Amino acid sequence: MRTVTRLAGFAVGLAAIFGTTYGIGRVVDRAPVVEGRHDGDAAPATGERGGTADRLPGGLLVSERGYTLEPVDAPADEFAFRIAGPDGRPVTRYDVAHDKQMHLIVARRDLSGFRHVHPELAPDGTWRVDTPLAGPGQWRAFADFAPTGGEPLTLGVDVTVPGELTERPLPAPATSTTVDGYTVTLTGTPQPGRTSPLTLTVSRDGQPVTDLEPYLGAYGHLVALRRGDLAYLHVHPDGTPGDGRTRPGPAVTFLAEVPSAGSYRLYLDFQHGGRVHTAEFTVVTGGAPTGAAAPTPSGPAPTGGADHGTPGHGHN
Ligand SMILES: [Cu+2]
Repeated sequence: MRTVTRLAGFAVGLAAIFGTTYGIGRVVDRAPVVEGRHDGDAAPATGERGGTADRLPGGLLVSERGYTLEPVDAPADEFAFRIAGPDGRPVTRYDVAHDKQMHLIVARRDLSGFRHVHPELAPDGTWRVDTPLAGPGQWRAFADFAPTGGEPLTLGVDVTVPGELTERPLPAPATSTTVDGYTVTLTGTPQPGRTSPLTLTVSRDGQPVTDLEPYLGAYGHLVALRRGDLAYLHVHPDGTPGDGRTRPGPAVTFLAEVPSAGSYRLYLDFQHGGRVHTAEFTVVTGGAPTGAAAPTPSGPAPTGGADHGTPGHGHN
């Protein structure tokens, strides 16, 4: 269940773990790998029952396949929610994926303020966590989980934190960023409709970091959110700690596929020195890489680095 990756098994592996395969863009070229058969032969014959919802990226729906994400009133310093099941009652049993029964990811609608936290489950099915909503804004909260006996799922809900809203412009695309004294560089650009490698390389004080610590069963966790609708992609590394081939840095490679051309914000969680750090990147995917057939002929021109196609965003 935890060995994602390898090109061939990638989409299926993600379906097995997070059920976000629809988000990874298997839109046109084959039957969607959905309703996650966990053994790698997600049969097209059984994959169509959800209709168009099967083809949506994760996190766009508050209710899917009978499960609904319901925020619960909570003190200002806490965030609480339930997952209502097909019978309308709160779900109380979950499978563990990446060491946790529930992964809660939040980001503002302007893609600022990303946090990835792990709430605690009360016996009545209420999940609670010290609020990750760091200040006013329109937030999107994603619950990434697998109900026991059900399929992995990512549901999303909007949450407003009142106060003075300051829209933050999306940072310009860049291939290097710093966080907590670490420099992280990004190699590769995700391509719509196909799997391509993304490598993130961590250094500190000019020295490669070669002793990354496993965090939730991996040397890195990568979430990508699409600008405009916050479609959610959770991508896992190509290789896991202890598999005999994956080294603890400085490079962590992911196999990623995005559902469309556009701007994405990438959030890399990695652990070093006993702490989790989050490096963020803006990437803009074009229609096609050089020398390849364009999967989206009507899409924007390839690369160029600028946040093209978005009126009013050429200033940085
Ligand atoms: Cu998590």
